[in-house]
Amino acid sequence: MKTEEPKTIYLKDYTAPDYLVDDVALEFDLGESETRVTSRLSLHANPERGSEKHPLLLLGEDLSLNALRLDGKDLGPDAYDRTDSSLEIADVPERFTLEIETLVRPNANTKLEGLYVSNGVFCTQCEAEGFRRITYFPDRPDVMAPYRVTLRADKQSCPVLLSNGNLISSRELQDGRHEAVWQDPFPKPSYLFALVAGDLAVVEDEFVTASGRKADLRIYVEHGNESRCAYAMDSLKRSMRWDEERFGLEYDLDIFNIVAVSDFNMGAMENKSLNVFNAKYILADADTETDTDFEGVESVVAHEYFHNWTGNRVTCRDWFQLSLKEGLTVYRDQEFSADMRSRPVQRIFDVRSLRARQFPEDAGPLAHPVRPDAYMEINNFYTATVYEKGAEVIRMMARLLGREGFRKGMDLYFARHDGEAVTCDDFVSAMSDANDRDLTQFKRWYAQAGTPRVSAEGRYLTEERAYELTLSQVTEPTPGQPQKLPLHIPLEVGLIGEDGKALPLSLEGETEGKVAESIVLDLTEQTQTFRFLEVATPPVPSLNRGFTAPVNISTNRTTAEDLYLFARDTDPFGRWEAGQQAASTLLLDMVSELKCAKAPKADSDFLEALRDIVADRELDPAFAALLLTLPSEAYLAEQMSVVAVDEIHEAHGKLREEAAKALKTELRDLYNSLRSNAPFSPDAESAGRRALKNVALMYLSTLDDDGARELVTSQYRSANNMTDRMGALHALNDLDLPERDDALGAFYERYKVDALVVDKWFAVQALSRRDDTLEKVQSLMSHEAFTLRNPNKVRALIGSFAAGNQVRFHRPDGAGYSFLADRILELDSLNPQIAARLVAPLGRWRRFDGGRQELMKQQLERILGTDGLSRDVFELASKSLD
Ligand code: B3K
Ligand code: ZN
Repeated sequence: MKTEEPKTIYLKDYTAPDYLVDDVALEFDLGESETRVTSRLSLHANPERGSEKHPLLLLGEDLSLNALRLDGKDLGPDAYDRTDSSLEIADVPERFTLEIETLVRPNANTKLEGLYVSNGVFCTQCEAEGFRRITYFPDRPDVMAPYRVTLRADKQSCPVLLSNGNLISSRELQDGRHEAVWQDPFPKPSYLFALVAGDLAVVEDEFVTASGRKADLRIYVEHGNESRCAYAMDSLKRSMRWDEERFGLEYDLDIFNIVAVSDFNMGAMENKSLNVFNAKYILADADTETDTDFEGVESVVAHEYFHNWTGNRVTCRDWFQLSLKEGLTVYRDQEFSADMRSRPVQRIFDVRSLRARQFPEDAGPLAHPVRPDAYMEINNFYTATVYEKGAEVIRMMARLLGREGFRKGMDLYFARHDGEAVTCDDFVSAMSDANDRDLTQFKRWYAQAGTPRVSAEGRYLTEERAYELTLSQVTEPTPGQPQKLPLHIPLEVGLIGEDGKALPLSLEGETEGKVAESIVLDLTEQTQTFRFLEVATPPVPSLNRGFTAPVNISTNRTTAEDLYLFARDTDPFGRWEAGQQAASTLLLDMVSELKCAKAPKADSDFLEALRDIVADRELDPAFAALLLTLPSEAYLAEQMSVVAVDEIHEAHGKLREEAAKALKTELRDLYNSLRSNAPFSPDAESAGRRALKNVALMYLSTLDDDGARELVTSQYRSANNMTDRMGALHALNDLDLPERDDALGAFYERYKVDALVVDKWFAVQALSRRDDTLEKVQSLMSHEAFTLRNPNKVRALIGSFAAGNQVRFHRPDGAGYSFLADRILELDSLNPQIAARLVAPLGRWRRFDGGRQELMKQQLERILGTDGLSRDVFELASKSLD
């Protein structure tokens, strides 16, 4: 029997809340199997909703109701209507108090939303709609109130009791219990409420803000992990300073607490002054975490901290506005990382991730605007589009208004809206008013889904000594949006001359004297032609420099011109992009040859271009590592209308191998020049050297010779840090050698007590291109260290396989698809949010050949036909089939 279709919620139906909450007092008597929650609310009718009387609607899920009192009087069951998701009281006065006593069962909570227990630690996750799993409440972000929270628990098992704001009292109770009372002076929406209770170790530090306020900083972790918190603490202090310097934003309380837990649905959560983190984004140590993990810690700690202003002090009116806080905060954390590390390298990372995660989403059945206008389950909208494309939209505005103009807009935004719950329109209005700039057309980026394609046709006019660039834009229809309007696309452009230098640009129609090497063209119409004057010889255009707009570009540039830019574009992003373009063209040509059963050959010009990069010791190693990394198999798949899974895989392997053969000596020299016995340091420069060394190792490992094998195994054995150890393990991972099994066995033995490191061990095996990978993944499901209840484990094993291993997930017999569907169904009854995250790989069926399409659709239909499906999985599976 099919599940009954959940309701769709529309932005156009938004109405202000009927009742506002003046004050919240919560008491928790914590017990793992049963926790009693007493809530005392002061409410009043919202004058904005007129004088007409409205019923009071509270939301609540999975709650037992013990008592309900209105102005001190018990309400019997006939005084309210209760369903499994709400409680409605028809008759309430203008102003009143409500006392609600509920029981919740933390240790039965496998959804990890609301109050739950992770490794013996009580913790909460309320965004987006988890607070209603703790008590009945008008659980929507535009209802803001100050909270006072009393926690009571067994002192021995829960010596630490934390909530938002300041600790105002604590005392011992009878029967070995104790109590702590916390008060948060800042009114906040319920999604920012948090509590933590457990036996945790703490690492402490402090920060003095620009205006001299001292804040105590504390990171709570499981005992034994204290020594792995230093980098997170340092990142926190750097973020606090950075936000003061860049945006004039200071921390506003005396305490800032972070708690790391093992079981968490996402990366972290910005609850006011009590951030709760997935331990993966706190713990960082040379022996157990890679450079990528260190980067992740730095950026997630910063992201959550930055939310204190962009998200908490100014929050969202409703969940359609999610990108108001998420897009803006991602932009802020990207800028922070760019300032801490290399700006061009950071930009390339961010673009690579946008293309890997957001572009496919925008091109598929789940495409939605940065500000969606409808949803069934809001948890499904914490997407790459809302976060990463949202950040690109903010970045474009920052580019249009300039650094100072953007800062003026931010200042006005806080001046107008501090303490309020607002919309994306309010944000854009602040930007527009502060700069006296009309952003009406620009705002279409919030409403229109799909990645625009910009075609650029360049033409050199010998007689006029001019260069003409014609730009046209088109956005393909997306679900629910058959027709698209032209967007305002800011496109940075440069022209590289014969001598390899960027030409000074003089754009026809621009005021004289505006001569620069790079210029931002505003493409606002469907087609526009720009003419550059005084161009002595035909140039090569470098387009969308720095990736100023999140668009796809097609040009009439030749591969020779791409390689010309790959060697010398003065814009580092443009240089990397040209190399990716040249490599993609070559790989796709090889794919076509394979499809006609021809033996493909790697183009020698491309290999020579790689040789120059390998030999160039002047390049920043992190940048060189990116220049030498081929576009992924998934990226190539995105470029084809029907994905040739096996041919892409074969071409990719072949090009890597041919490059390794042709450049063997240079790669070895490069590798040797980057070996180091220096003690580990996580800084960007040292990480860049390790990254480049491991890219060289990756190429060399494709050579079928003893020397290469010895190199990889000896790096594995002698590594003094996890980056090099994982570099070696990945280099061995696709090979059919006893050395691979030995290394995997030794790795597990060494790290089996450390859950986060074991996740790496699961992931690496799920990512192996060996043809027995699915069988291996299946057998790892019953490994002693695996459990479906821990989201990190699910992401490591199942997520890596389905989203990161194109050739094995899409094996032609469809076994990868049915494996995934089985796991989705199994997980759906435990943790629907995590189950739903796994649906997207099946939803891409339209892009594959007929055989695979059928097999993928069958699995989606099987999922949809299952009784009792969650709203989360139902929404994504049904939209995927539409
Ligand atoms: N705001 C949280 C995400 C909550 C996800 C709820 N399903 C983390 C973040 O973006 O910082
Ligand atoms: Zn966020």
